[in-house]
Amino acid sequence: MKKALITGITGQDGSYLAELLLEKGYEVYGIMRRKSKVDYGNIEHLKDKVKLIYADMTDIVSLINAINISQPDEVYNLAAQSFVGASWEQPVATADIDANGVLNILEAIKNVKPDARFYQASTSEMFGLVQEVPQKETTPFYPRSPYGVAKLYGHWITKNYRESYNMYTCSGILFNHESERRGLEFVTRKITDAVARIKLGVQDHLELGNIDAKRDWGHSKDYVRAMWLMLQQDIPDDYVIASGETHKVREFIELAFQHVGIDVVWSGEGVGEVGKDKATGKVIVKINSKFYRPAEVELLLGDPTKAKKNLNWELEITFSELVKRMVESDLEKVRSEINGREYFNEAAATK
Ligand code: NAP
Ligand code: G4F
Repeated sequence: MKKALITGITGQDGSYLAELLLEKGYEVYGIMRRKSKVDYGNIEHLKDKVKLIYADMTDIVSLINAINISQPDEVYNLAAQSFVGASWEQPVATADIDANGVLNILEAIKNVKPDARFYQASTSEMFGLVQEVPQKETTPFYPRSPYGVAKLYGHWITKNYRESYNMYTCSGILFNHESERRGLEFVTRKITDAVARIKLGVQDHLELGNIDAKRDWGHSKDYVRAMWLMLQQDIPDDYVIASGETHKVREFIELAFQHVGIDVVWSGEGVGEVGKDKATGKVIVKINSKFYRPAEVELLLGDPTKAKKNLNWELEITFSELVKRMVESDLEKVRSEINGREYFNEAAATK
């Protein structure tokens, strides 16, 4: 039985990867941060199937301990401060976790279990102000946020440990991938949650920043499969994982509303632009400059040719299926929240 250690197991990707590895018969270990209240995040349903170790990416002692306990064949480093917007508010913490944290875990592996295979969660944010369209493994990097800069260090130190110590280390340069488990601060989930609330009458409108930004979106389930495939190759290498399609944020909004029977029509420009419900004329989308970023990544479009050829990786969940799944999941969540509230109010009223 192979053993895998996942950092960031409570996050979106960590939870899908844990499910995939359990299905494949792995013994799965995960590191979890100690918080004032125990929080299993996205792995509440798996907490008895995986072995959890308290550790933090900024504490090398805790990582050495985690490698010692798990003695992994494979390590997937998914832990990160992953929200680009927050990286301007917390640049030092972002660098500690997303840059130095990678060095910490590589050192822990080098010293305790040097034959473990290592996956680093690199990102298309490293392309930032894109120097080529589409972006591939050889495209020069130009990060545009403290997050992108920190991740670039993680990317290069992963490559450096491969070349310096002959360790089996890979970076997956993953383009945006989303899911029903995506955090609410990311634009896709912010949209699908709002669409569900507006449809069910518990939210008036949605406020966003730059809706003309373009992203190459896929589903997390497809992307964690690529992570695993990377660590099964004879020779370690770096791969772009992307859908090969790009869409504006406004297209995501239109499609999400269409799934609940609402057509959005746009009028105005810049911060004055609004999206209205075509049938009622009601404003359901507004622009708020507080969601603009100090430096924006306007366009991401990945070329996954190398991954398709060497890893035999194919995307299964299309853009429109992704939007549909997220909207349906949020409709269900909001409905049960409303039902719970009604039940609570009723129970309180009968006391
Ligand atoms: P996510 O949902 O934000 O999950 C991040 C995970 O990291 C959480 O489990 C979080 O734990 C953990 N974490 C944060 N700081 C930590 C620390 N100091 N020590 C230990 N754990 C810590 O992110 P995701 O979307 O699954 O992404 C997974 C990885 O892929 C990240 O590295 C991200 O930067 C990268 N990536 C993501 C995408 C994407 O589109 N999703 C694209 C490219 C690359 P808590 O639960 O305690 O917060
Ligand atoms: O959903 P986002 O916050 O994702 P972003 O910045 O592309 O980062 C995600 O993908 C990266 C891979 O490329 C990962 F490395 C990273 O960890 C994360 O998972 O924003 C997407 C776009 C941006 O252009 C943003 O300016 O949507 C635009 N946007 C417009 N209004 C907004 C909003 N983003 C957010 N989060 N909230 C808004 O109100």
